Amino acid sequence: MRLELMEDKSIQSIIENDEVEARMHQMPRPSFLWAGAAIASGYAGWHWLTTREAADGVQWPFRRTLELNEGLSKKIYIASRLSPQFDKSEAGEPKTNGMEGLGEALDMESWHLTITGPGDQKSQLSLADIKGLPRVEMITELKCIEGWSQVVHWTGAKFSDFLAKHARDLASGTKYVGMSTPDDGYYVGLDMESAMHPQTLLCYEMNGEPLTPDHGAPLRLAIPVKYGIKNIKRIGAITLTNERPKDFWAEQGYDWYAGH
Ligand SMILES: Nc1nc2c(c(=O)[nH]1)N[C@H]1C(S)=C(S)[C@@H](COP(=O)(O)O)O[C@H]1N2
Ligand SMILES: [Mo]
Repeated sequence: MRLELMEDKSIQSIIENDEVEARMHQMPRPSFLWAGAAIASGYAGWHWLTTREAADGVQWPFRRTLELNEGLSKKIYIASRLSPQFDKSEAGEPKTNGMEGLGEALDMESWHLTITGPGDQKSQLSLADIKGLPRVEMITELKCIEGWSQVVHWTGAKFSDFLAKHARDLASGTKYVGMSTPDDGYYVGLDMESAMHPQTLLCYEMNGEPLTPDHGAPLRLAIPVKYGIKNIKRIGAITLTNERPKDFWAEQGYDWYAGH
């Protein structure tokens, strides 16, 4: 197969290739296009993949994979599953990763947590309100989709305790939780099941010290059943809703659930 010849040709001419055709007939129908793409491989394959019509800005072959992963990660998810806990000696500082929504200097004077419910009802909490909830510590792994991970010792309040004490009425019957930075520059969406998981913490300390601004002071999320992208730093607002909340990285084509 000569790739130079295929660069300008459509998938039609790729699948007319005898070798591919022969294989195509041996396969159940849904996989033959994938086989075509795989066999074309190299630049031609890549070119074909990246020039497909975009659905929601994501080329459809990628989109199919994403949807598949999303379905899978939702199915595999079990509310009672606990993420592994580690020894304190293994905890360390994760590399500062992602500064979206942290552009402005943190102003603790004006910081507060705004909670919004479905009927647009709002309430406001202070950091003292969160610190007044039962103090919980856990040593879990922060896993970034970029491929690195770090064991971190987190201290904070369980999201479920926060909800029960401060947002029970606003949360009643809602399916999702949205969280965003005060400037709305970074935001995540969570299914209620994951938010209510016993290891989902609203944290104010990392490795025994108050959070630094780069790691999300004054309040960030630690949610070890999800990848790092969902562990939002500097939370300014929490929304309880029945519509799937917007999510910074899902908008870029990442799996909305981002579980692992
Ligand atoms: N506000 C905000 N939170 C964020 C991000 C970001 O860009 N902005 N990046 C996320 C990503 S991709 C990771 S891996 C973790 C990293 O947390 P750390 O910087 O404390 O190590 O933060 C997450 N939370
Ligand atoms: Mo990340």
